[in-house]
Order: sequence, then structure tokens, then C-alpha cells
Amino acid sequence: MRHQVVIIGGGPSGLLLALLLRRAGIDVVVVEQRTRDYVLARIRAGVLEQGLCDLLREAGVGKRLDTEGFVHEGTVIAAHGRKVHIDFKTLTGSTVTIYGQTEVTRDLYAELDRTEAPVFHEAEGVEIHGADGDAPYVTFTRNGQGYRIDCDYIAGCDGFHGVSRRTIPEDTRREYEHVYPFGWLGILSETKPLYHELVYAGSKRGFALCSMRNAHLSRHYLQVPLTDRPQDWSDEAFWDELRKRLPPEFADTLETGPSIEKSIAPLRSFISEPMSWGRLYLAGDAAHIVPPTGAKGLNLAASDVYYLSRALIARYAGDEGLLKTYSATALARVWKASRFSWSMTRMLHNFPDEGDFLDRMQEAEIDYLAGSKAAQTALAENYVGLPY
Ligand code: RFL
Ligand code: PHB
Repeated sequence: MRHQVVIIGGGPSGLLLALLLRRAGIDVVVVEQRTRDYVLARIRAGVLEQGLCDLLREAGVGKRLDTEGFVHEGTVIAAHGRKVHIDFKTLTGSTVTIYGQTEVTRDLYAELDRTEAPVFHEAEGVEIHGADGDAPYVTFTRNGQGYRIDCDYIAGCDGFHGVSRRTIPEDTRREYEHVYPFGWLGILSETKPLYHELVYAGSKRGFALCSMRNAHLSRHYLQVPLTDRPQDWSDEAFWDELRKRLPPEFADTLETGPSIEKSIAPLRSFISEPMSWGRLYLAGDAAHIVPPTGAKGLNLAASDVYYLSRALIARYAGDEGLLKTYSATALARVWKASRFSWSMTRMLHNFPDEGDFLDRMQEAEIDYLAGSKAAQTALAENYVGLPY
């Protein structure tokens, strides 16, 4: 079997890339190791930058986003007794949209179905061959049958644990990693959101975030030790702790109820360079991970996909230039978003081993943010997303 581009991974990066390339007449195939239901059951991102919304519209999947997504013009950051409203719209002219990654993925699959794009689910033992030569191919087995797909290019969109990054020889790639000494315990509940905007709260007890999916569905997070397990936290214990970490005027209005999902995610910053090797190009979590504090993971996946789709479309129109610079172009934005995610994490979490000095630095930072339009603009500019 032969296709022009093989996309490994049927998460948001892979699906969005597939649709954008297909719209440009490029023949793609998606190879995903899980079932579609498994991919759709993952509850992750909720905040979409303008750039990602525009790409979804371009891919033909903007309809539900535009009717069901919630535009947020600002956010609240509360810590050390201060409450700072960051007004994205006034400070930057831009906004973000609340629309769950689950819904994005559902819309992307529906559109791929409509275009009858080939997608192989439950592909086992995916391997990349000959990416450093002129005739790459991908092999896998499915339902006991072996497959080989020859192609021009391979897009590695298979997330942090995928095979694509590891196909690049170790002496060719450099990995930068920072692991944080805590995780986020997240719950989903059929309760009304705390506030009409997201509330990021730093406290001596640890970080908390009150987010949402819609008017009746809330997504809340607590910083927890890495040794905690979701089953250690009853719903009651979660709500009690969340209340203690919020400013009193918010805590008093918090609506509680049974959780319908509960999970813990470790926090890490990770970047692998370069993002290409021969005819293999990495995009999204396959190449980088950010802590969720800045809401940047899915949005960075989108900017990679933007650069890579443009580069491949130009290549099939006869110009290889953008493909050659893809890694450097994507990485420049990745490092800036990683810096922002790291600094938001640093500003708002409790670092158990770092003592009073960091605590006072965090206090000074919030104080500065509260009193400086320049500081608020810098935060807002990064939060709504740096330009592509
Ligand atoms: P994904 O979503 O991990 O998809 C990769 C796909 O590849 C498949 N795969 C393979 N397929 C074939 N062969 C193999 N060997 C394979 N190995 C893996 C996997 O099954 C999967 O389907 O990566 P992608 O597409 O790059 O998308 C990245 C985003 O999912 C991720 O960055 C975000 O979810 C991060 N994130 C957030 N991002 C935001 O922009 N805004 C947010 O508000 C936000 N909140 C979050 C988040 C991530 C979280 N967790 C749990 C990590 C909140 C949380 C709690
Ligand atoms: C979410 O709604 O899941 C969410 C929102 C903002 C973040 C991280 C996660 O920074």
C-alpha cells in the first residue's frame, strides 16, 4: 500500500494534520494504536487559543465550536490574598475559547469519516523504517495481519509515549526535561462553574484551578503529591480541600456534587530537539510536554500542525524550503510557550522543598502583577497565544 504521507497517532495533532493535508489534495493515512472510543474517553485540554480555533475552522470543523464554545475575555489569578483580573480582550484584543479536547477530537473524527480518509485503529507494533533515506515506510500489525505502507513523508503525532521520537537516533537528538515534584488531581462534575471565567488560585496548601466545559459541567484541579492516587481522594475530601484553597468569596459560592471522572496527571516540561529527522517530522506531545498551568499543550500541537501542514503543502507545490526550516520554526514557538507554562507553574504552586524564599518571591510576583499593566499584558499575550 502507498500513500503520500503516513500520520502516526490519531490524537488531535494527527487528525487535524490529516484534514488540513487532505483539503489540499494530499493523500494521507492515519495509523493509531488505540480504539476510537479509547481516544475519545481521554479528558484533557479545555482552553483553545484563537489560532487553534481558526485552524479548526479551516479544517472544516468549526461549526460546533462556534455554537457551543464559550469565549472568555479574561481570567482570574488569586494568590497571597490578592485577586488579579487579567482582561485579555482589553490588553491584547484577543480571547480564548472554552471547548473540550474530547469535543475537538470527536469533531475531527466525524469530518475524517465524511471525507472517507483512511484511518487504521488498533495498529500494534508500529515501526518506522528508512526515514533517513528516500523511501520511508511504516509497518504494523492489526487483527493479526501485517501491513506495510510506503510513503514520501511520515508525521510523528503519537504523543509523549509514541515510537516516532524514539526512532530518531539518540546521538542526533537532545532532550531537555524538568519534572515537577507534584501532580494535578482533576475531577469532572455536573455542577455549575465557579465563575464565568477560569480561576487560578495559589495558596499555602497548594495550587487549585476551577475550569469548566459548559454551563453545567465543571472541571476542577488540585495540586497533589505524586504519591497520591485518585482513589485516595473521596469527592468530599476534594471539595473540602478546593474550598480551602480558594479566596473566601469564591469558596462560599462553590457548587459541589458527585464526580464523574477523577484522575491524576504528573507535571513535566520536556522538549526534544530537533523536531525532524530525514523524512520524519514530529508534532505535538511527541516532541514536547508542558505543565498544564498555562493551558498550552494542545495549542502548541496546533501551531506545530500549522507549520507542518504549510510546509508539506508547499513541498507538493514544488517548494521544499518550509520543510527544511520546520523544526527551527516550530521550536522557536515551543520554547516560548514552555517558558510561559513553567513560569505560571512556578508562580502559583507550592514547592515543598524550596522554603520561604520562593514563597516571598511568589508574593512579590503577584503584587507586581496586580499593580502593573505591563505585567498583566505580558501574561495575557502569552495566555491567548503568541502569533504563529
Ligand atoms: P495525544 O493526545 O497524546 O495523541 C497521541 C496519539 O497517538 C497514539 N499513539 C500511537 N499511535 C500509533 N502507534 C504508536 N506507537 C502510538 N503511541 C501513541 C495515542 O494513542 C494517541 O491517540 O498527543 P497530541 O495529538 O500531540 O495532542 C496533545 C494534547 O493531547 C495535549 O498537549 C493536551 O491535552 C495538553 N493539555 C492541555 N492543553 C491545552 O492546550 N489546554 C489545556 O487546557 C490543557 N489541559 C492537558 C490539559 C493535558 C492534561 N493531561 C492529562 C496530560 C489538562 C490535562 C490534565
Ligand atoms: C481544563 O479546563 O482542563 C484546563 C483549563 C486551563 C488549564 C488547564 C486545564 O490551564
